[in-house]
Formats: sequence, C-alpha cells, structure tokens
Amino acid sequence: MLDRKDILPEPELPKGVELVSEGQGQARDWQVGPSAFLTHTGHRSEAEFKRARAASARIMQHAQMGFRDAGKSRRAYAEIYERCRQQGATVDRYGISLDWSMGYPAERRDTRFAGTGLVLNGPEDFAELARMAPVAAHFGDFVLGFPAAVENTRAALSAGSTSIGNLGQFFTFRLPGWDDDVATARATVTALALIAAQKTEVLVHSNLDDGFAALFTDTACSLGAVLIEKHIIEDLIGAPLSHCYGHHFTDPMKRLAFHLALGRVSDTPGTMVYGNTMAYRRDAAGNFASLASYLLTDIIGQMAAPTGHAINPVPVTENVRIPDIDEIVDAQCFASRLIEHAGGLLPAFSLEAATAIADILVREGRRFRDRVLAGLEGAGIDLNDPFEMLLAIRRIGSRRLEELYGPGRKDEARPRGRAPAVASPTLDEIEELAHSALAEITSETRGHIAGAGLSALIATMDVHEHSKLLVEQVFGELGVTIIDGGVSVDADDLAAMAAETGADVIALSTYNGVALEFAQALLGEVEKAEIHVPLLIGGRLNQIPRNSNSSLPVEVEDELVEAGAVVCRNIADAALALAKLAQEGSTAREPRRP
Ligand code: B12
Repeated sequence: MLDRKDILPEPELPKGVELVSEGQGQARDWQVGPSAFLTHTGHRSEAEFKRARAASARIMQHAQMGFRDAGKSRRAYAEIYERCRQQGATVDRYGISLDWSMGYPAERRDTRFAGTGLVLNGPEDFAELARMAPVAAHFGDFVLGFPAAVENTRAALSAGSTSIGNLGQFFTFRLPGWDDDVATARATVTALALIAAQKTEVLVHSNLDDGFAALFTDTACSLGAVLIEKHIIEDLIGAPLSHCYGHHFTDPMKRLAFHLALGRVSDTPGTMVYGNTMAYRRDAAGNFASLASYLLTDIIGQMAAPTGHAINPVPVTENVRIPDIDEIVDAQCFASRLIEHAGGLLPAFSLEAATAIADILVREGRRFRDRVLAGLEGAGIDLNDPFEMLLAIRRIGSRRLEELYGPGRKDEARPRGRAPAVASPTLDEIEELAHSALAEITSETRGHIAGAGLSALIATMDVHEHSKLLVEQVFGELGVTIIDGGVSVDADDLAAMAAETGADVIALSTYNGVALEFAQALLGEVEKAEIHVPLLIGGRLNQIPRNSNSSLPVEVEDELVEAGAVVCRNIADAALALAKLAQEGSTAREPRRP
C-alpha cells in the first residue's frame, strides 16, 4: 500500500492551482511567435496542419536533428529540408535534440558533462534555428520536465514552435548533480499552464519510451500511462497532449496494435511515431532492414487509421553515434520512396489480429489507470492537483506502479510479479542477450569467477538502463554478488557507495557522449576515497572533442584505458576482467567478506 507520508513527506509543497495561475499569467508576455513553417503552410499551428494532412491521407515525415554546434544545426535545418525536397521528399517537422545541459536553469547550467546535443542560449537562438526552413520546429528533449522548463518553453513559443516538450522525460530523467525534484515539478507545471493558456493550439508532447514505457513489462501499462497523463495535462491543466511511442516497440503486430489503441483513446493529433531504435544492432545493411520493417508498419498504421503522427526514419548509424546530415537525408529519402511503394498495399493486410490486441490494450490500459488513480487517492494524494500527481508518480516510479496496479494477474515468477496482459518485448530481449552473452563465456573463465566471492557495484550514469539490467543478469548467473549502484548516478555518490559496500569492482554503463569526463571524475573520486576498486565501463564510449568542428562524438576507448578504466565492448570482456580479478584475489588477498 502507498502512503502519502512516504511519497510526499514535505510538510509544505507548492499548490498546483497556484502554479497553473502563474503559468497562465506568463502567457500575457509569452506567446506563439511567427515561424517559417506557419507562414509557409498558412496554418495557425502544427496541430491544424496535421489534421489537414491526415484528412487528405498525406503521411508526414519527422527528422531528428540538433548538433552540438549551433552553426552546424542551422545549416542542417536548411540543408536537410532542401536536399530532400530536390529528391522529392518532404520533411514536415524537425525534432530538435537539445543537450541535457539545457535542462538546468541558464544561470546554473552545468556544462561539466555536456552531451552530444545542441545548446541554445535564449529565445533568439531558438528563433534563428526555426527560421532556416519551412519545417515545424519541435523543441522536445530537455524542455518540459526539467528545472529550466519555463524558460525553455517561453523561448520555444516565441520561436513559433507549436509542439513542445517531452513530458515523458519528467518521469524518468535526472540531471547530473540535480536532486531538487520539487523545483523540477514546479517548473514543469508552470510551463504546462503557459502552454495551455496560449490563444493558438500548442501540443504538449510526451514520448512514452522516454518515460515509463521503456521499463514496463506490460504494454497495457504504457497505454494506461497515456490515460493518466491525459488526466493531468488535459483535464487538470487544459493543454492538448500528444503522445509518441516507438523506440521499444519491436514486435510489428504489437506496434500496429498500440497505434490503433492510441488512436482510440486520443483525438489530439500525434506528434511522431519514434523509430524502433532498439532494433538497430548491426551494420548499415542490417539496420536498413529494421528501418524498412518498422516504417512499413507505421505507414500501414497511418493509412488504416490516420492519427497525424509523422513517421520517423532513423538513420542506420543510430546505434553507433548521433547521425550526420548525409545520413539523415538518406533515411528521409528512403522513407519517402517507401511511402510510394506502400501505395496500394493496405488491402493486402488484415487488421484483425492487431485490432484484437488493441482491444486488450484499451481495456487493460483503462484498468491500470483506474487502479493507479484509486491507489493514489487511497494514499492521500490529491487527484485534482497536477503538481502532486506528477511528483508522486515520478517518485513512485514505473516498477512499483506496475507491481501494485498492473492489470495482469499475479504471478510471482514474472519480473513485476504479474503476467502481463500484452508482454512488452524489451525485457525478453534483454534476457535473450544475457543467454547469448553467457554462452560465449568459456567454462574455464566461469570456473575462475564462480566461488571467488566477488561483488560488483552496477550502475549507469544516465537514463539508459537496459545494459545495467543485462550486466546484472549475467554477473548474477556467474556467481557475482550484485550491488545496485542506481541509474543516472553522480560520480561522487557512486564512489561513496563503492567505499561503503566494499565492492570488488564497479561496472558502469554510459551512453550520453561523456564517457571520458565521467570516468575521470569517478576515478578521481575513488582515489579521494582512498579505495582500490577497478572500473569496468561499457556503452557508447565516445565524446565530442572540445576543439571539434564536426559536432560528432569520437571514440575515447584509448583515453579511458590510459585513465585506468577497463573498457568492455561486450559482456565477454567483463567476464575476462572478473576472472583476472578472481585469480589475483586468490593469490594477493584474503576474501574481504565472510
Ligand atoms: C534505448 C535507448 C534509449 C532509451 C533508454 C531507455 C532506458 N530506460 O534504458 C531512451 C529512449 C529513454 C533514450 C534516451 C536518450 N538517449 Co538513447 N538510445 C537508446 C538506444 C536505442 C539503445 C541503447 C540500449 O539500451 N541498447 C541495449 C544494450 C543492451 O545494448 P548495447 O548498447 O549495444 O550494449 C552492449 C555493450 O555496449 C555492452 N555494455 C554496455 N554497457 C556496459 C557496461 C558494462 C559494465 C559492460 C561489461 C558491458 C556493457 O553490453 C551490451 C551487450 O554487448 C541507443 C541507440 C542504439 N540502437 O544503440 C540510443 C543512444 C544510446 N541514445 C542516445 C542519446 C543521445 C539519448 C538521449 C540523450 C537523447 C535525448 N536527447 O533525449 C537520451 C538520454 C537522456 C538521459 N537523461 O540520459 C545516443 C548516444 C549518442 C552518442 N553517445 O553518440 C544513442 C547512441 C542514439 C543516437 N545515435 O543518438 N535512449
């Protein structure tokens, strides 16, 4: 059972109604400004444009862009549109990949761990970008859901953006060194109210995969999350909410079913369907097959039940690093041609099976919403206060919500103690990866590790959690004791945990293009704590060099080795390192724990 005193223990918290009124007040000074897109299309908002396009059965295209260098980003904004146009493809909207350092208020912006994205300093920078081509600018990541939500939303509005934010990130993302989730929730509610108070229709965007969908084991919970968010954003704050999904929707049938289900529970036009980036595991040729597979599913979905979502052809280099301009153009032209090829294909598809799954998603998603709302009310959370609702849900987290209120029947053998109504493929995929990783480890290596009594502190320094789950599973099977080092953890906290727990090794995943800076900071903290603990590091081991003019990250594996870390390209590398440690341990030291 949940209890308010465990979730919101603070004696005084801001009142949602006051934050909403503050946001509404700001709408007097901050309104939707002009943009090349609105002028060119003659529509008042992207939502209006989307409705018109969907009514005429035109499938729209989304491109994700935003390089660290602002000049390159402006050039890309114009060039991608123009080069696609010359090849007969239309890019309708850009998702702008802002850097995670944009989440801090400008005066407290922490650039120590600047990632791979774009940093814009104030409204004029936003507007200058959106002026470069008649493409709808969607300022999404690191806008809503962060301490800088209000200032970023104002800037996006004044640049003529009418799809804003990524509310999904509010629920799961944490900025390095930032612990004040009350300030984050306060800024988010105020910014949402500012959006709601616009005279022009402005869509609040929420990417479910950035939120809880990446971690729910039941896809019905993801549909339930849509309904809960709609209650908070549409019913309580009054802004139209538009959902995006896709990264983790690997099974084509369930992907199509989710599209049909979403269309049934929402009549707000969708922003975009995200690419199935989890499927990108190979080289370009293999990834093109994944691209074709999910795009065709999304195209058929839009033909069968238009929702206004743009399709999103993700460049095939996505699993290596952030893609460059040529790669984005190629993917857009590929998608445009695929739409042409798919022209007469719809009658060849029977939607019966997908519709049957959609029925379950809608029914069980509603059940999840009802159970969560009843549970929150029972715990003493005010269901009519958007601030309390958002903060409470963030603090409870996806795991607990699913364990307590998931619609699936109880089954202690399953990861959340429930048999999912519609199983999400993500955890199954991680399990498969774990099995194949284990199969690669020789019995000799296993023998060394087993029985050595090793313990590993396993963590990630950003939101990417799948590798952590994978490493935990494999290490566990190898007989290593697992210590949870957390997600989005800071270097000093992790070193302190290593000292406190006496872990034999730290196993860290890092993906956000800050591998070297973070490893150096962590190793510095480990030294300060006067402990000797090896660091195994994996993920995307890259970083944008400080003097780079390409805005693309480069690999830093050699530098990491030089700094003293053990680079793990895969799990097998880690197994060898553990075996070595076990052997050294058996000769050089006594076991540290009973
Ligand atoms: C899933 C995903 C997400 C999900 C994460 C969901 C979750 N809760 O885990 C979501 C959608 C939330 C997300 C968000 C972001 N993402 Co992301 N994401 C990915 C994606 C698609 C897959 C990564 C993954 O989990 N793979 C599964 C694991 C199991 O496989 P793997 O990565 O190959 O790992 C293997 C090895 O590396 C090794 N390994 C990994 N770690 C470790 C650790 C140890 C100790 C060991 C031994 C081994 C090991 O084991 C694995 C098996 O061999 C990649 C692209 C891709 N296709 O790879 C981008 C990617 C990693 N993301 C990226 C970015 C930029 C982001 C965002 C900043 C985007 C944004 N603007 O919001 C945010 C992060 C914000 C934050 N606060 O941290 C970039 C990183 C760019 C770079 N460094 O060059 C990538 C490469 C996409 C891209 N091209 O832009 N992301």
